[in-house]
Amino acid sequence: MRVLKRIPVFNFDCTYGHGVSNYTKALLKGKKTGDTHHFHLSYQDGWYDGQYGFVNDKAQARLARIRLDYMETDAICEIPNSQGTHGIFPSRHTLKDVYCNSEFATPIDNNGLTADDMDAYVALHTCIDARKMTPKWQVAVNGNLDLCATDYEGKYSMGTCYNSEKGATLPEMMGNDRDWLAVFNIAAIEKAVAAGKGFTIGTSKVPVLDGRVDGNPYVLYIPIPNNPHGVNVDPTGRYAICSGKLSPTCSVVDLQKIDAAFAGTIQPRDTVVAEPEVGLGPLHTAFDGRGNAYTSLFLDSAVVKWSIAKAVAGENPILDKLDIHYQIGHINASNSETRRADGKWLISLNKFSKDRFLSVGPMHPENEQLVDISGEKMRVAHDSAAHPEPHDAVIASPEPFKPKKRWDRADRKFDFERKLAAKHGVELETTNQVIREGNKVTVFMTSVAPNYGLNEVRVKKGDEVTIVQTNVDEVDDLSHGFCLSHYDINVGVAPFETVSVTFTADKVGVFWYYCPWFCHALHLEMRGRFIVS
Ligand code: CUK
Ligand code: CUA
Ligand code: CA
Repeated sequence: MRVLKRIPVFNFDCTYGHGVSNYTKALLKGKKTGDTHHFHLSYQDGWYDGQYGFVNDKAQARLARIRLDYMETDAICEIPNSQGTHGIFPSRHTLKDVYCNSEFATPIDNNGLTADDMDAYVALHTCIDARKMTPKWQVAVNGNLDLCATDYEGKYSMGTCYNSEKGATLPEMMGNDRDWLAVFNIAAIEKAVAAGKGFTIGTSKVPVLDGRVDGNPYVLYIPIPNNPHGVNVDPTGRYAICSGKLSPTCSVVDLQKIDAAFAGTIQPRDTVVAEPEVGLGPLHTAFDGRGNAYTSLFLDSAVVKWSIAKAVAGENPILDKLDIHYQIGHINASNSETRRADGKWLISLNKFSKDRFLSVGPMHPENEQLVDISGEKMRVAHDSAAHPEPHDAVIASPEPFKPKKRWDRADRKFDFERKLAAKHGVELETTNQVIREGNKVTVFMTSVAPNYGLNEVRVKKGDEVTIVQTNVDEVDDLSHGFCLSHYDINVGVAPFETVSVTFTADKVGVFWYYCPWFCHALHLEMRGRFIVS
């Protein structure tokens, strides 16, 4: 439960220069806030392939990709026509797509003229190409879409809907006894898109299919009681388990029956093969690979362990309950979202700690609990305060992940800087030089503890300055960086990394630049003068 690294995604972070360097500025496009909820790893054959992680931004409808060879954000995709991008899930059979649910329906032409026509509101299920990080298609649905899951074969993606009522207020959204699970038929959607059947919305060129009409071939609506939330597919790939926030039940959907329901030979509701009462406020479900499910119970502040086979057989499936402190949201277990769930550990991500820790003011720390699930009874092994709010987590074995200890100098991340160096006929790894072209000044600079390659940079007021720093220290773990006093610039530069930052020299005087990562006994001496005349 120790924190090894916090990876900035939609926020600013000067430790790594995220939002400051040219590379990360281009990712964020000037946006300063986000709201991450769900993190998932990329797959091959139902097991982690170690390539990428994906995380959503609910606030501004974005999907970010984390490259796991360096464990940093390398792409951010803006999702068109969408608000409240909430549940996401990647393909589990291979690195192909990431499916994203919009929780907020908006008027289809969101031009301010149709705000009061609730029938004009749609929510979208968006497919993002996981390699290119661009949107491929969208399906308009009835109601809204909340959490997301995929099967293991690449046939279906799915999303829960809690607002089948199309309500705009809380009482309206609780009107129906059942909302639904929407299951998307990926082959049918891809076929229709390839045949040019979509329409487009506004200025977006992404094809949109209409999944709102009855009997459409793209979306199956399976009735689920009442305001369902989580949907999780078990490690055998057979069952999708949804929880009703306002119903004490988990609905077990048999994915082997989905094709028959699409074909109309059975009713959508016939795919629900069990609906056990598990406790109050069920939200999310994890698995141990031994046929058991672990569902978080928000209102009960508990985890319930239950047998899927017993539920399907109509027997009482409850095996154990464990109290949690307090109000658990997400839950996950080791390798639970893969074919290799190992039933060792479970994490409970709790929304409230109440009085469990020393007071730090009105906004309390939250609480995460690690639970040993290897035996018949669950046992809390550890708990610790967490930075608010510990939303969602994946527990994965370390084997698939092989992050590098230093940057590969040929990495695509340095394309911009390499081109800049080629244009000026210099090499990033050896050059310490200030090059002027009109009012554009490019500063190539290396760093080796405890010295920059340049101890002085002279420019004129109004110059557009690009600092290109390459860390060529031969020692592992030796990071430097570039912090320029009073210029709002602070970036870290990892071993063998090149980082550039562009700004206008708009203040005259002497401004010290210095190394912000403690790197040497003479770290404080690692500095130089930026002189603006
Ligand atoms: S979901 Cu995002 S608000 Cu992750 Cu249970 Cu809670
Ligand atoms: Cu280099 Cu501190
Ligand atoms: Ca509802």
